[in-house]
Amino acid sequence: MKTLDNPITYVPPTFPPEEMLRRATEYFAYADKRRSVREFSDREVSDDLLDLAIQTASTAPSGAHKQPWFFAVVRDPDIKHKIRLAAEHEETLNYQQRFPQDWKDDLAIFGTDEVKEYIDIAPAIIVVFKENYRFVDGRREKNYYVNESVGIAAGMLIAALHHAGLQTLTHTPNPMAFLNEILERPKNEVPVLLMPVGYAKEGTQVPDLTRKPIEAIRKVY
Ligand code: IYR
Repeated sequence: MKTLDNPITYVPPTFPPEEMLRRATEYFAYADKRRSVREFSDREVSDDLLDLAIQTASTAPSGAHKQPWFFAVVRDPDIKHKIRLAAEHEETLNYQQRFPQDWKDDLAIFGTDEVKEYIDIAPAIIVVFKENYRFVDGRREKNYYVNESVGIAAGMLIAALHHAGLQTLTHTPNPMAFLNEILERPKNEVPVLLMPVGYAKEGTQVPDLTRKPIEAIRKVY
């Protein structure tokens, strides 16, 4: 590797081996408790919790460190309602016309339909945007590996919300250009996920899913 121009020395966190195994075991056990939920309570969530999760997401690696993401946090009930109506409009078309039958069959276990009450009910909606390119001093500049970078950041956001004890859902009422309009975001930003964030409604039900076992998802070479 070439010598860096202006480096700092990085001292990564280290742990004794037994502690590493304990941490990894506990982290997995907690991650495995996460579920996407579709019914939320209206219990409030502090701005601090949301900001910390977003800051955690923004620690994600990104192509050439361009950090090509933007997070819109929607609290205002009128704006949430506008988003709900627009999402329900797209989802009505999705369920009635756009989704082929096999897609609808695959969704049957989740009980989803075009009604998206949670957008009104959850105390916050985080809309994750990818920044396909950006303007620096009025000049168009490139971002790199935008889908990968924003996908990683979104995963970290989900993990951070879960870590804080919050629930969310990765909702994708495609096409989502209505979010640029309602949230007045420029066209270099493309919405990728609409995430209600808050607390699951007490007693909410989720499908009894299992996760693929390690043997099915990895091979050691
Ligand atoms: N966006 C729609 C449909 C939907 C699609 C998939 I793939 C899911 O895993 C869940 C839902 C909706 O939210 O209803």
